[in-house]
Amino acid sequence: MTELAAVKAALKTQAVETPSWAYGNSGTRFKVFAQQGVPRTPQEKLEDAAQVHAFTGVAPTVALHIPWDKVEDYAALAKLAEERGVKLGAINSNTFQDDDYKLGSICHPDASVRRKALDHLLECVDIMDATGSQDLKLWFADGTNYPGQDDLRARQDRLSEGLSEVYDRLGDGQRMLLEYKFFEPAFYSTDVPDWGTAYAHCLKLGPKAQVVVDTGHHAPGTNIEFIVATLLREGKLGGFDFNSRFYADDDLMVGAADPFQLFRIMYEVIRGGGYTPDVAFMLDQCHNIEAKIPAIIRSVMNVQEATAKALLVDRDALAVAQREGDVLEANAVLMDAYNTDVRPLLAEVREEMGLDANPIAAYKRSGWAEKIVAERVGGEQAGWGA
Ligand code: AOS
Ligand code: ZN
Ligand code: ZN
Repeated sequence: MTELAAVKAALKTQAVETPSWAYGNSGTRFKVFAQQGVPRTPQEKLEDAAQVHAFTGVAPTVALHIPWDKVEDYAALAKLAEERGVKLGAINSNTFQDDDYKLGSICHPDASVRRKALDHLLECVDIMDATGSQDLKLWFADGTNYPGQDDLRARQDRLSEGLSEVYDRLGDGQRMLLEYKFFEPAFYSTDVPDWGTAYAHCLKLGPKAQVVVDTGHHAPGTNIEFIVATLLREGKLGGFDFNSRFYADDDLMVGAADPFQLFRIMYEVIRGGGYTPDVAFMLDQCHNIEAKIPAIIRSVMNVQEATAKALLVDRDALAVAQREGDVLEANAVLMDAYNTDVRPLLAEVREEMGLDANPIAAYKRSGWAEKIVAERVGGEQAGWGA
């Protein structure tokens, strides 16, 4: 295989998971701008996700969020997904929207609230059994707002105890992906604030516990690719929640704010042997003012572009320059790959996959946007928190 053929082959195997919640209405705490044609049910979210996969060819799975995507029969939902051409992916838990969780969920000082949160997490594993999902994605809004509000160490003990119970419930082939976030909604202390804390818990739990890196969950200036390299070295990188941030947890389209950072991350993924199905490439985004399906298609394309550039890095030339201490040449090798216009290459890849070279234009021509506006009338539109 020529080098270019190998790059193309790698691009064809890419799998980016899209989040069910990105198809529904979302907004800021100031306003949710409702859009027409937005899904009213989890089933309709799957239909939209299937469109993204149909036009990109590399978005074969959809993450669910419980209870936002609550249905009576999860096995039937999985079957419907397959009929539409996609599969159900990670199950995202929700221990942040009940009044009971004001002081936290599995770190809460009251054992009865911890029990309630744990029962929800265990229910999520039951759902995984029914859907065939491999990953349970855990993000905890737990933390405190004021010094002295609670005992930081006791909260870690409760976290450890709760995670162990869920870990023990995982079946063969199931994993727990633990997400960290440096602040928000708690502002003084967060119980899983950084990769180190997540890593320490996952290490203690065992091989089925892995860290998930949400690109929007770091302080400005954090070198995320270093974290990626470190977690990969330790065999603890479970996946990504991709999105872009300018200020905080903005959840904008991945690759929009800082495509260079995305390239550097993808380079470390590839360099570290993480370009395998064991590292889940998920989107965690909200499209508040832009049309949702084309925004998700664009996001998938942005991940593909960063991946293509990272695959094009001349690693032999880079290794030589690094060994020789040739700072400028090493940097130039990396930048040459980053500055390559990979859009023609990706257009070829898509055509070879039997797809339109331009997924956004093809989606626009398909009439799907008009169809859902016409058909999805009545009922309540799904949305963030719905
Ligand atoms: C929250 O900030 C996290 O990014 C989670 O992944 C969350 O579950 C997701 O954003 C859905 O709200
Ligand atoms: Zn996330
Ligand atoms: Zn987030």
